[in-house]
Amino acid sequence: MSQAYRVEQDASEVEAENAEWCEALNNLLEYQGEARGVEMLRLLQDQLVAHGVSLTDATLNTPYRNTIPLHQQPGYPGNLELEQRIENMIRWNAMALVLQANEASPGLGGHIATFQSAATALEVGFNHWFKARSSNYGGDILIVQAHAAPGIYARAFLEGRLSEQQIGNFRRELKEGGGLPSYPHPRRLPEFWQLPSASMGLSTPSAIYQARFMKYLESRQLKPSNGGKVWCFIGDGEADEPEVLGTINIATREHLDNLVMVVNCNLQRLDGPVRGNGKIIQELERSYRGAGWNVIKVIWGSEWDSLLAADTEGVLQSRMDRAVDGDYQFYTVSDGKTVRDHWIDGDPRLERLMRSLNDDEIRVIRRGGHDRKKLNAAFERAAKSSGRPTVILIKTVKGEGMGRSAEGQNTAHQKKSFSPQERIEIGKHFGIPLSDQALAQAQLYRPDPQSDEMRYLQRCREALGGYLPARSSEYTPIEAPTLSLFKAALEGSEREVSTTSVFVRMLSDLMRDEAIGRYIVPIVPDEARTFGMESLFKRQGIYSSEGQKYKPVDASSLLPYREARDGQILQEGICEAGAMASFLAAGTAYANFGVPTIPFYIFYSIFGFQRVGDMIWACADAMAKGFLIGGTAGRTTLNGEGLQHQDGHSHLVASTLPNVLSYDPAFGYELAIIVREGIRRMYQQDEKIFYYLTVYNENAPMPPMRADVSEGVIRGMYRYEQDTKGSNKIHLLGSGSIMQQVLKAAAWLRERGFSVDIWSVTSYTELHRDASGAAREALLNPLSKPECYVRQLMAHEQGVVVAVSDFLKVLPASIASCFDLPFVALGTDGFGLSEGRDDLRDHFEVSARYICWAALVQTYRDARLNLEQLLAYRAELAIPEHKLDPTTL
Ligand SMILES: Cc1ncc(C[n+]2csc(CCOP(=O)(O)OP(=O)(O)O)c2C)c(N)n1
Ligand SMILES: [Mg+2]
Repeated sequence: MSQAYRVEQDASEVEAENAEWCEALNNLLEYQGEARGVEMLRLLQDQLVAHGVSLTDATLNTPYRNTIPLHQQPGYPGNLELEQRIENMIRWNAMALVLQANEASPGLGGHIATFQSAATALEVGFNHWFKARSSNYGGDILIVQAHAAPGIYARAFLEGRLSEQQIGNFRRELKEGGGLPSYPHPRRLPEFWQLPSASMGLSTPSAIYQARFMKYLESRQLKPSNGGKVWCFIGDGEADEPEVLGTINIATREHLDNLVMVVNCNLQRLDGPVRGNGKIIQELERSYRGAGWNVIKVIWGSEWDSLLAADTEGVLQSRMDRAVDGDYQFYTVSDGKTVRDHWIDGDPRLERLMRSLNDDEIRVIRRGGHDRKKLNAAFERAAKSSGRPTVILIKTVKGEGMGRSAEGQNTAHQKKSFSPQERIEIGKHFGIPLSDQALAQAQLYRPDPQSDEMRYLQRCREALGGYLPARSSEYTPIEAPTLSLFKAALEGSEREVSTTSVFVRMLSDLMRDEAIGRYIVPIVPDEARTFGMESLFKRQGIYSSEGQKYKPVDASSLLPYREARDGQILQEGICEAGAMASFLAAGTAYANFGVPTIPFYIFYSIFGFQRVGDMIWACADAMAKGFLIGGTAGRTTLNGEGLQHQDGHSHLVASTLPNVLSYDPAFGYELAIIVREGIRRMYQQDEKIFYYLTVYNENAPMPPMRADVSEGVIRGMYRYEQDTKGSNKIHLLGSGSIMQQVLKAAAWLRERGFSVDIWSVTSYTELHRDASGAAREALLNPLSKPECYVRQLMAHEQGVVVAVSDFLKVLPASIASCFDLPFVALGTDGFGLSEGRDDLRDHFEVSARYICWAALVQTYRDARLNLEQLLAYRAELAIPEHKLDPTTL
């Protein structure tokens, strides 16, 4: 049918018909408004779909031009000329500080080109949009591209927030007087950076979940409803990271109109073009629009306005749509004549249209991301958005202003050497009033505080409530609850229960507590039922910005699935990266909003440090606080689930984070002591640490707490049982679920006349840290003899030692040097596999049998058993001579 239609019409008839349809739509818009226009378009679209026509591209992409047409562009709220001068100074200083750093210490690194492309957008934001926290405003969070950090420092230098000495020590953090970290690292510059962004891709979920957490805090009345936005700048190359497009859906689901993402589309990444053969802006538009975002494209600078107005036939637009990013990058590096010829592409109509510009004018024609009027229009629309998040896709030039050797070149990203002549040219281009010699030396330039520029810059920030980025860590500390809050955990139970269920009970006790309850933020990635947490659904509710619009299927049951606007639980669905971003938001709310929320994020332990380790690293950088709870922990305790579920290594990864305290408790009261101490240290003492605790699904009787164990539990080890009978001392050290095997082994050995002391190790990692701290002291001060904690505990002990956990051998082995006694470490090295729990523990040689056997072999080697006795025990324990090595499977 459509073919017949084409054949019957010539080009002029098509044009006339197009004009008629357009006129009809224009009339509708003019007389009946936008909504009616949209309605009509939707109607026509539905008609097409009803005919079976596919519409994917047509509906998700708009033409390659600015979303905001000229007639909707607001007047500019500031002084364009002054702002340009300020921006130029900042651009110059940003470049100068990188050049100076590398001259003083070659190879130090640093980036220039990223900021030069993002500078105008950031400056429009700094002058007019980014608002600091004040008594009546919640405060914005600003996340910038990490590689633009020199520009942010350069602005803070003009603002007087950073000294010349600090700027001079860019990337020299150990220098006297302090230096500046390479990238946004709150830990390294705590009064300044709000969130880290150096690991590409993670800032998007950080921003999204921050924005959502702001709404959560308001819904739960922990923060006044006084606004605050998250502005997050990322690169177009960065958008390839799965965390970026993988998390944008939640922003629309949660109606995050307090979130503005800006993607700096300079069409280049580190190695070269982002999408040479396509158009990154169009691609991102489709993705974001498909996810329901407001998409604002800022592609063309004002110089194009008149050309586009003259483009009545759409030839210019069609050329813009046709050219690929590789072409646009080519235009950046080419002269006006070459650009003209390539652009016109033999089309006489285009040739006519472009005649209004000479070659020089063509050459300096700007991309929208360098035009403050276009950028401001986009920011204004984003700021006004209601009910949806906004993404602004700005088209820029990488290394803009850096001269021919860098601008748009594939090598721009790492460019940081310029000849004296180039420096002088760049300085003059920026209008920096320094001598040629000073420019050639890349000296910093800061005008008099009373100059027009400086007064303007300060006035703008004053009007916006203060400087940004800025991080505060002022909040009212929380008094840790008394231990008796966890009465049930302290009393223990003869009935067999798991440490997971003890934990869930504790969480519930915490949430019911008058003083602390409202600050608790439980986070689950669709695993609440696995951990027996469904009882919390009803009482505390699951947070949902929309409440619950449906009747849950289990409404009449005892424990219905209850969503509520003021729900306390964050149910993240199957998205560990998102759940970690929530942990980051909740764990840093003490700084970002002055609200000391305490997140408890519980997850399958293998899907934590291994899966989202980089996000956890970012939490450490951001000085987040809270508790990560690795559930279903251990290589053999979650026995049926097999290879990809069985975690024998998360404690090792956790130990690589210097501010993470990890514990592997065996008993409920240990958990209670650790959680209480954690709250005390983090929220009462304000220590910048967080906790990783493993809990298990194996049921066991839980002993009551003894009065004298607290210190040992916290430091990492205490004597759980001392044996005063028997001979031939054996010390068994165990942690987590494997403690049950230790208890069994002790009973077996005691029946055979051995004297067995049992030590509960709550944290091999903390013991190792303490030992390594003492060893370091001893190295620095050879005359002193600092004794580590384990040595103090074992000072008068005899016998042999077996240390075991449900993790790799290297975990218990990490404290071997603390013992002067024969020591053996057992562990679960190798891939997990599905089996019965007992068989699996035999397979990894961590069962009670193997613990006994290891103790006996050590005793034999210590010459306190003879061979005959040893072999008799071997037969009794049925230990084979040859056995498959679990690490070879
Ligand atoms: C996870 C991660 N991978 C790789 C890098 C190294 N890296 C830093 S910047 C960069 C290119 C960034 O390109 P783009 O996002 O387009 O930013 P632009 O500098 O072009 O504005 C790369 C690959 C990193 N920092 N993080
Ligand atoms: Mg880029």
